[in-house]
Amino acid sequence: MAKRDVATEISRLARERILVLDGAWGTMLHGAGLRPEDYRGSRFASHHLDVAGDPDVLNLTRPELIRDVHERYLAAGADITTTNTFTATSIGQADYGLEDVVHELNLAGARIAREAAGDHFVAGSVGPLNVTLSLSPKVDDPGYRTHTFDEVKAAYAEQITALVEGGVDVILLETIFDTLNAKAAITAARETAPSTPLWISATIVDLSGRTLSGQTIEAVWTSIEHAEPLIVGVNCSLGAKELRPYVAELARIAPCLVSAHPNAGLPNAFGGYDETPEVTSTLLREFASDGLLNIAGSCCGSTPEHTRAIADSVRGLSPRHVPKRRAATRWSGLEPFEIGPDTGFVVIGERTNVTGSTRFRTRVEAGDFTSAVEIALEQVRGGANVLDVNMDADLLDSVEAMRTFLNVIATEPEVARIPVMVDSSRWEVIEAGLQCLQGKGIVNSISLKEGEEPFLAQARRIRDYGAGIVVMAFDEEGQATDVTRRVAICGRAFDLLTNGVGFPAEDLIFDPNVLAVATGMEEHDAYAKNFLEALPAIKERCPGARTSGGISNLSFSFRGNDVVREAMHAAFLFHAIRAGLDMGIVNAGQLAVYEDIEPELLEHVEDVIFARRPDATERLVELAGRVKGEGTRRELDLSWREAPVGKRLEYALVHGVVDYIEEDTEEARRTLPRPLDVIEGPLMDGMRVVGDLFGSGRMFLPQVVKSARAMKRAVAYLEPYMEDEKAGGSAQGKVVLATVKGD
Ligand code: THG
Repeated sequence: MAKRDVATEISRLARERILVLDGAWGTMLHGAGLRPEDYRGSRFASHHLDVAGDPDVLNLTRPELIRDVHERYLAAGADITTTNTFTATSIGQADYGLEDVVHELNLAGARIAREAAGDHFVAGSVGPLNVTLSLSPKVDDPGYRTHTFDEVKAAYAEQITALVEGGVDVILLETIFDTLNAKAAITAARETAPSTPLWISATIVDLSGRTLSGQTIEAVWTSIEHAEPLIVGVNCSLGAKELRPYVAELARIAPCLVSAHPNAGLPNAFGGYDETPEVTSTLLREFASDGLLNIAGSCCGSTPEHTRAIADSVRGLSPRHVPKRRAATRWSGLEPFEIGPDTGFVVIGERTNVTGSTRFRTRVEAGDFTSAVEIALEQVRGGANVLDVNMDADLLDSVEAMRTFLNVIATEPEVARIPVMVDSSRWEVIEAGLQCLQGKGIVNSISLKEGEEPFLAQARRIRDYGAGIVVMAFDEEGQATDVTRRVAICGRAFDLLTNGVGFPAEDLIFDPNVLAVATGMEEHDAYAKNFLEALPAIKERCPGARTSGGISNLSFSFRGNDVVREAMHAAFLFHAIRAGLDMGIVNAGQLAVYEDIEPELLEHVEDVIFARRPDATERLVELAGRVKGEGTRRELDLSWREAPVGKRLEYALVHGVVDYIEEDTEEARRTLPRPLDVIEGPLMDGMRVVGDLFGSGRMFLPQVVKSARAMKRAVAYLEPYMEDEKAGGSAQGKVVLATVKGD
């Protein structure tokens, strides 16, 4: 039989009627009353570890049971059945010592499903893993990760290869709680199974409306859009009712099919699920009636009865109309960022650059990433929409520094909110950076310097990671300085990237080189003017693409004179924005206002920018000598330091600020009879506020992790005092903490 074009078939069918996906595996397998020896079978009878509770091993030891589950779901009305392979990766199977049979587990799982499915569709289930690339499991080491991107990608590649070999129709990346894990799976799928369609389904874990790693659903979509999935959806989560806003959001924005397969409610105190088939199916029917769904199914806690009820409830309802893709420049951090008609100029913070900031370099070189992050925070609070990160310094391990810094800021919610621009002239550093971004970032930069081949190869890799690109106006002959070459190189790159690699124009940013002026070299005089003239021509030649520049380069010859530098930046930006500059790498928070530039200074600066007179440089240099002084410096808002100590501790816990935590804890300790009172009093009060904010969805997990870090610091500070007290002989208790296997 010729291989079916499943993507086309599903697309067509799902536009005619709502397709039904099967339900949970866990419920069915737990319900089968299996004993440990059933899991082992004869194959693993003497395996060195306990395998009881590993659902995936049953593909090898109890295939007839797995087939029976598929058949029951299909008989109940499922159009699509999922393979029993949710945890079948080397990482997921490590708990059972079954890493070596992962290929077999998936192959068997896919084949059983394929046989049972007949003409129905088989989705190869790829779960989220029990590790996360975006979060540190060590509260006090935010740069730490248990696994690398490449390890996770390799684990997924092994699973996906076997699923495809076993004949699945579509790869279902489901229950995504960390988009970086999902991106590793996407790159694996793009490399190992480029022609198998993808179905990507995220999960929202709490009332904050975010994934576990802190992204909103729109940010998730922005981060994975490049995978061009056949289907995108939401599953698991909190139950159908709570899932609705996220399904609605995807239904609004995604130019592909949309699915929902919720849990049968939230787990109850006994680990069971309370939503009856009637409840789940009624809710899904509402989604469907409102035009939100192309595919409906169920997740944890559901049974074939749920599937039957869902199939009955959506029968005859029209599926969601799939909208066209909306072309726009959009990136994401934890939150989406889109350049719309009202966005205005986009500010890219420049200070997290080891060559662009001595302060930043000193901190990075000392390995003090916690205080290096403060510089990122200053950029964000100064209004940066995007953060440029550059670790290119001679005596630095740039790959390691990029990785550590990006990992650390990923756990700093106020910074992680915005997209990151990975700035390096070395490909290894760029790739290391891309492997740390769960959002859709931007590569800064590539160019035609070494010719078309490496340019295209890098561009293809960047597309796999789903990032945007800055292209410098640089080719085999060198850096473009006149208008014609600036425009021609950008145009050539545009054609190669859109037609050759398939980049959407909106993902491309052209940087026609902001170069230093007033250097004393006559041939530099027209550099600023040429940049300004090139802008509209580039926008015309490259429709949809964006323009950017490193603004502070312009004023290098006035280093040390911030008044003149800021005036030059403000004046240049004023004209550049009018000429069509969309964004710029600038010192966020230190942008002067054009109207505020002292008129004489402005005139001299504009003489330089537009090369209006041969003595422009000389005159500006002369004036600069007279206006030397400090530029505006905006300090971080520290007004919270004036509150009473309890409020200060609360602030520190809610915002995860550790700078003053020991000082404040000490102050509280002095006012209370016992050190434990500090924990039970002000610290617990603060954590209660955190709990309330989290419970009501106003904080999300990465923020809470920071709060926990601050709390841990405070408690650590108090510990010696409590030890002292104990030595004096007061009572001790024992805490017993229990959890469930596989938690
Ligand atoms: N285009 C693109 N990327 C870029 C640039 C560009 N990345 C790097 C650079 N140029 C933009 N970033 C900066 C950052 C800082 C400064 C200039 C450009 C700067 N720093 C002070 C100096 O050198 O005098 C440092 C002062 C300090 O140590 O605090 O000016 O053009 N795509």
